[in-house]
Amino acid sequence: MTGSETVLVTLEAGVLRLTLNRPDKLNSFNEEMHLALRAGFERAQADSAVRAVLLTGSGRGFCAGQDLGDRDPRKGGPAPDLGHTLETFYNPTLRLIRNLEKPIVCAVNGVAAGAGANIALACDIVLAAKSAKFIQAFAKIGLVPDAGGSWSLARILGEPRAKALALTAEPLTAEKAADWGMIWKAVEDADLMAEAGALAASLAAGPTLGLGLTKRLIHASATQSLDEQLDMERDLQRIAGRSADYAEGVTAFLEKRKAEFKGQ
Ligand code: T3D
Repeated sequence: MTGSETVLVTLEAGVLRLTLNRPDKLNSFNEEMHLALRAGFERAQADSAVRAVLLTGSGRGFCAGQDLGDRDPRKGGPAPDLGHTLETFYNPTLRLIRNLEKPIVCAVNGVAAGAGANIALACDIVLAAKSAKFIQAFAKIGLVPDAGGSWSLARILGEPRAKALALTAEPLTAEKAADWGMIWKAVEDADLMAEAGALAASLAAGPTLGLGLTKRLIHASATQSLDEQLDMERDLQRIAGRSADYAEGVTAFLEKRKAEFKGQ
């Protein structure tokens, strides 16, 4: 458990479930929630008992980005240094999410706005309730996309759609997000947590080392040539091929039984 109620943390059957928990503020980020979420992903990285992460939100929203109550200009004083808050709070968590070599499932249970939308997009497999919406809310308040959104949106959607979403802040439905390939799938609201939980559990029972190396390869493809990628596949396959899970996977296939991976 973290010491904060702003992110609920449970570990069951290898799945670390992180639930953003400020429902009356649509799970928007205050400093406490930033630190608690970061602590959750640090634990995911350090704890070998964690073999997959499931990120979701409590209440009717997933996450509405930064808590704007903490940015109220009417309180006076100098303008906040938002570059400092990104560097201190959002960016370390985004880097942890991106670099975690274990699968991260995100169950977007309701509206995902601003940094909340982009944190969801940083996860590996995103399922969303059909009632959920993704909003690049930054344009509504004079900010630029952050939490990796300017990078992930352009990569996932291409410039035309990325620009339209970011410049208009128009809400994108979960179904359209799935049609556009921005998320894995939109599911009935009532089925979301069961489906996301089952997916996370199945990934947690998988060959964790190989899954982590697979993530590394796919991430590297964004900046590498085919030649470099082929070399990297060779190197990482060498590592995967020496793992206990590979031996178990092949043995299980030959013995016509289900593999029992240990994550090593
Ligand atoms: O500052 C930095 O560190 C830089 C980093 C910035 C990252 C960012 O994320 S900037 C973008 C910040 N987020 C937004 O601009 C979104 C603001 N919220 C909304 O536009 C809407 O709430 C939604 C479209 C997300 C949902 O609309 P709706 O109609 O479903 O709900 P609502 O009535 O607006 O919100 C429900 C409650 O949550 C409400 O509180 P109340 O009136 O019932 O007491 C509302 O004030 C609160 N809430 C929603 N979003 C935020 C929030 N409170 C504080 N901060 C929020 N971001």
